[in-house]
Amino acid sequence: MRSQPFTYELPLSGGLPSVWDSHTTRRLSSMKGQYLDQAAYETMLAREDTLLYEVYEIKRPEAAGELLQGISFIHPGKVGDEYFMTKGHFHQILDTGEVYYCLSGQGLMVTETPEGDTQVLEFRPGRVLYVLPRWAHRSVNTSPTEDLVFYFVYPANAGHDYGTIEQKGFRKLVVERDGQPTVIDNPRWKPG
Ligand code: PAN
Ligand code: ZN
Repeated sequence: MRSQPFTYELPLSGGLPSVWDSHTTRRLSSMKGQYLDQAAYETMLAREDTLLYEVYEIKRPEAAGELLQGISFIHPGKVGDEYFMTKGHFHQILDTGEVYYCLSGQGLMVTETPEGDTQVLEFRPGRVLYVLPRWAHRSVNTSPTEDLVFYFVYPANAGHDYGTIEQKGFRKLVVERDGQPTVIDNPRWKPG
């Protein structure tokens, strides 16, 4: 791991960063129960375990004061009417925020608090999205053809709580209606 201050390049066009230490891939099979149209999910999965998104991260000690950073590429596509999206999570240390900087593509970030406040933010190239501490976040690619690409930075000790979202889902979903990205209430959202 680097022990001196360092630099790296981040292409403004949304290409790969010049350095990274880990490359995480998430496929359809890791999203069981998350998409609204379960029949469409099963049919698609039976055909192929499609690659939904990829994350490149630079390793740092998971210690207070350090920052984790990287780039995510959310590929275009839909499961039924619902766009490809990240799993989404709360940070394990709930009181930690995150900065996202959109490099290319288009999409929406769905956010919510444990108390039930919700907010949907729009990704645009050149736009910063600031995730407040306590807000769960999921990134949704609404382009039919292009990757959604963003840089992110968050406290290295934050950790990820995926379980809460896996069990309850997000309160809001992003689906295509009449050819347009549309935010709807999640009919399967469970309070408990
Ligand atoms: C991001 C996300 C990344 C993938 O680095 O981890 O975009 O999303 P999931 O972690 O929900 O699969 C971030 O928010 N880190 O905290
Ligand atoms: Zn996060």
